Amino acid sequence: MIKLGLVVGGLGLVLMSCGGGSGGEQQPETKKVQLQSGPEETTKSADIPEVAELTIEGNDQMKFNTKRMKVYEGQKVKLTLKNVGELPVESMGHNWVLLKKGTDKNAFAEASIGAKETGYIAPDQMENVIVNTNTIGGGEEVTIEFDTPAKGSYDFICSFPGHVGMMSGKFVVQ
Ligand SMILES: [Cu+2]
Repeated sequence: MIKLGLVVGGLGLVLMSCGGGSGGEQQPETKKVQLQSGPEETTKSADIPEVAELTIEGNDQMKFNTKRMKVYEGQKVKLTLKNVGELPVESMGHNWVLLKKGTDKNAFAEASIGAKETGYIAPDQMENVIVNTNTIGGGEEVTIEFDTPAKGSYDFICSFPGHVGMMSGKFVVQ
């Protein structure tokens, strides 16, 4: 259909995480990530690519197509959010927001309802965000790159007003 024709070019540019200042580095992605002291390191470590490429879709039914995403500590993550719906960003926009541990996702989303100008992330909530995409409408996609946070399980949500109840999941770093 027309989906491909509407793919966002400029907006799809990489939105780097704001931490650290390692944003500009572009090194060959050749070395392997070593699992430190993992219980099954014999078979696993060799199979883990340095870059985890993930795709998640949001649709007009206000749903993500997955509730659980998994990466390995030390990987670089290249995550693409696709809005596979047809509705415009004003009525059915989606974003992908990875929250720091201990953040109440519902309180976060509620506080951000009116924050349209900052991508539905209230400025005083930004401290609870590990990384996020901007908000996109039907037919658009956006890709971000970031380093995995420490091992653990993190909430991801869409913070578009009213969506957190239907659109959330776990981002697991092993
Ligand atoms: Cu959404």
